[in-house]
Amino acid sequence: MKAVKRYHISTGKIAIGLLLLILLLMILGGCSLFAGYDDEAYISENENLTVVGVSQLGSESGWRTANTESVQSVFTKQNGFFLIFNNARQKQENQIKAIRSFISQRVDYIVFAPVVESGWETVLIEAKEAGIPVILMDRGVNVADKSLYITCIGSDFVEEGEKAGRWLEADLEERGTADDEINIVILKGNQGASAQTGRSIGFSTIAGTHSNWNILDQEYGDFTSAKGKEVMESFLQKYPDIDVVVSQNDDMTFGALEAIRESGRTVGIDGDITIISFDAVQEALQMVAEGTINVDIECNPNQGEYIYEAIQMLESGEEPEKRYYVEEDVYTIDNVTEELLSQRTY
Ligand code: GZL
Repeated sequence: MKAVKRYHISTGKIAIGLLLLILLLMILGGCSLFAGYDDEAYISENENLTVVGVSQLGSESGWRTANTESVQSVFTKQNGFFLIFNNARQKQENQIKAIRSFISQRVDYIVFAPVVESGWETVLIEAKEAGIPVILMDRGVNVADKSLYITCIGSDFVEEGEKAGRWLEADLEERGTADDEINIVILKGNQGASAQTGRSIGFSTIAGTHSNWNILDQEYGDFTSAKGKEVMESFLQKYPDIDVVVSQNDDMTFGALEAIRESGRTVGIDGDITIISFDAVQEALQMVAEGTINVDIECNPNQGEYIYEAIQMLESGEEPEKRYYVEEDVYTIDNVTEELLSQRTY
């Protein structure tokens, strides 16, 4: 058999060949080797576009997904924008890193949904010193100097909590149990989030006016269904006589419902545990229609349009308001069907 001539190619040449092949594939694939923070090349190609750096806090819930989609659907090249989007995966340090990267890339605007209320002064001062306007999306920040951000667009979380309390007052009246001892447990969102603190303040303000409402326990469920289930399981083991669950978002509610079902207890309009939830995402509204969730306090994630309007105002030299509240409602079996038939986007 003819000796097969062995070509000896050094490993170095193989490595260079592979690297060139990868580079070629990436260029053909249209993706930048430096995608992510170092989008300099892309920005320079699109210098006529308004560059917006968005730091989203995570992707922990169905609500958050809808919130992200509302931003990505408006900040498009067709609308004259170049969007740099970063998912911080629930970590404040990732948001601070992303904001610093936006500053170093000299974006035109910074938009971020702060995972917690505190710890933002330093990086917001850096953004201000760089002359980059900052817009808060969804949640708020605790800063003494309000000039560190242009506007905050989101919900009134205290009012959402009060709506939950007022609904429970009316429901107990309707059931003729307004004077009974009512045992309540609360699943809270991630500690320090303005959505968590606001809803807690709002509900406890109403609860505090009823000496017969006993808040047996409240724990952080971090706005996720897994943690919501875990916390609910512990509540069910500790408290045999829970009457009401207040769950500060639908994802935690989904987990809590699983735990309650596994415990053999019943929920909803005809059940022995009343379920009060927040967000009003589509899947939860279906459960309201089935009578499983008694009431869902809406929290509107469609904030992209509001942010777009604020930036357009700034582009034309106008000063937006310091605070914008998105429109939202309260859903029960009485009004949910009409809402489900509407052109709802989440
Ligand atoms: C509320 C938002 C909360 C939602 C949760 O505006 O910050 O965070 O209620 C989400 O679903 O995780």
